[in-house]
Amino acid sequence: MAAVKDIVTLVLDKDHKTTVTVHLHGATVLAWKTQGKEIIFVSESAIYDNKKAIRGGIPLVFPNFGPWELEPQHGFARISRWKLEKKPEKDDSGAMTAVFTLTDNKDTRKMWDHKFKLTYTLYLTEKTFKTTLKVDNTGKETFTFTTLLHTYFRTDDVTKATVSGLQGLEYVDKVRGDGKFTEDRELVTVAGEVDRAYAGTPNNHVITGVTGGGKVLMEKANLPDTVVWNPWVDKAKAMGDFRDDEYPSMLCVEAGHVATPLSLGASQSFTGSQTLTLMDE
Ligand code: TA6
Repeated sequence: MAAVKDIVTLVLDKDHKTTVTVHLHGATVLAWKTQGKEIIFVSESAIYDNKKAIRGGIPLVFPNFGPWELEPQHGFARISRWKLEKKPEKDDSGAMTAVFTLTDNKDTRKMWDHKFKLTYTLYLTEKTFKTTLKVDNTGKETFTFTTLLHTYFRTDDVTKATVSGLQGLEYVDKVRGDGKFTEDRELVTVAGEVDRAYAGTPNNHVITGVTGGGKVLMEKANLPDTVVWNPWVDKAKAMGDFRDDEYPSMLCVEAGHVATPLSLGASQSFTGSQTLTLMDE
């Protein structure tokens, strides 16, 4: 279990029906409960040693999506200790907000010799949860990066889940040797291992079959690509921090800028966000 000292909780209402829980390791969102329903998946076998990436929630991928010759896969943001920059508090509209930051340090510069500041803003209302990542290049040289919000949605039965908005789009399929294919289905479903990075996706996806909640609307801003992942049987067995029987209970739908690297000049910034809404049934 995560230690209390590592956890920040946003509570919108006195009954705790709408809350968000964040671990300072990676500023990893561990839970988003809305109207009493938990939407996010975290593995029962997740490791909270403040070293390994937490298996589930919304890991932050920066500065590299995927395998990285500089190590580790998906970059260092999700395995770094973030700072709680602004404690959870209600704004004038009644939304609950909190801000986390990560700046370059000797460990990050050893892997990736650039100066940066990441600002991660959480915005919670009764039915919506918005996460915004701002990347500031605080150095003097241009750097390139890819970034992604690696959201694990909780499902009752992943084979009954669907993802809209991908029809006609090209994707790289990791399950088929990184080959390029075109999606021909209006609704993407899962009946085996799925590991696809779709490029140039629409800002909106509807994910159905989410536990308890039913349907979630994902609205992306400045994150033009979408990765869909379920490990299925064999990959589930291969992950020590994921139970063999958990693959039916999750589906990753990940908003990112991963198809082509972003280039950020000195003193320039990038901002990308996703807003999740539990849709009325
Ligand atoms: O987002 C899909 C993916 O890149 C998969 O290939 C799989 O590796 C997944 O991320 C989890 O990666 P992790 O490094 O957290 O085990």
